[in-house]
Amino acid sequence: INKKTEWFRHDRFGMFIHWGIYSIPGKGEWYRSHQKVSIEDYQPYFDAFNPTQYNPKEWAKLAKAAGMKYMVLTAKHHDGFCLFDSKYTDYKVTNTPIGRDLVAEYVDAVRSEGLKVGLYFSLIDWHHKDYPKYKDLNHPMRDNEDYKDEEIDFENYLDYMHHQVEEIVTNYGQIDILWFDYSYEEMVGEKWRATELIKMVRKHQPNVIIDNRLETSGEGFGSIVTDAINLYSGDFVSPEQIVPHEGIRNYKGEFIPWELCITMNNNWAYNPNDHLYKPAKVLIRKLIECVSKNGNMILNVGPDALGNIPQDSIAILDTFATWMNQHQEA
Ligand code: FUL
Repeated sequence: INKKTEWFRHDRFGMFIHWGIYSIPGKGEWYRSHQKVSIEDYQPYFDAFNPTQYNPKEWAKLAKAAGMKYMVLTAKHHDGFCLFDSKYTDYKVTNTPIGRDLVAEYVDAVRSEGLKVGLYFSLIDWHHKDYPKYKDLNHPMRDNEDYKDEEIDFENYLDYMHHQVEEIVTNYGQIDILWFDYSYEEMVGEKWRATELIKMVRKHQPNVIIDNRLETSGEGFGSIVTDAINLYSGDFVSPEQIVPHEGIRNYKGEFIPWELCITMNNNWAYNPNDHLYKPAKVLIRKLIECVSKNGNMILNVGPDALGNIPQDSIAILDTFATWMNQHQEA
């Protein structure tokens, strides 16, 4: 167990935020892929993005009151839209009606509440011309004959992706968590030029904690649990929605850091039709279960198109806050 993750293993509880232009249609962040929406048909959400009620300080206050110690925001999700001002693309927040770098505002707000700052960055990019489409498992344009003979320059995509990660780790001060997402099929490890990527990240941010998804998804462990552990194995395992039976151990039998990421209802991003919220009590027990098994929990919220965290989610966070207050160490 490395020293770098000490605060993370101590703090245990964080807030995940899935938010982007997909929050406008309100059918989750996989909307484009699930409904096979073309870039053109997705453009109106870009043109309309104007979250005038965005107040990351409020988000951070809610998180803090609920006992959360860190936050992770989707700087870029699979749709490729950037909530930050990247100089490598026009597909970014500063070109939408809101016209501001919302990642910069988030980072300041989280820090000012004394919480640790995390950013989620998708390895997958459904917007970039050089990201695989036709044969890709999840691409919105998969099996679309128009793309059958596409010739892509994947190295060009990787240069782009690496440049953007460099922006994220150089333009916003200290980043405490970098949450890459995710690897699948043959899109894994060195396919992302992972060693080069991590060397660059660690050069700028020696203390940043990184997940294991340059090698795997929420369903796997990656080499972090094996004797083939390497530079890009990551610092923690990131099981999705399901608590591991008895913590996670490596090949030596030692417990290693992990973090359950979990939704309050059945969506990461905003979906007003999804009312299947887990009772707050159930989520509190999940947190206890994670901690009892040497793990963390990052609980998700999906703010709406204007930037408001849904009332049902606020109610859950409030219940956490009450519970935390009742159980605080004297
Ligand atoms: C997954 C993503 O595909 C989901 O959209 C979500 O971000 C979850 C935390 O990770 O791999």
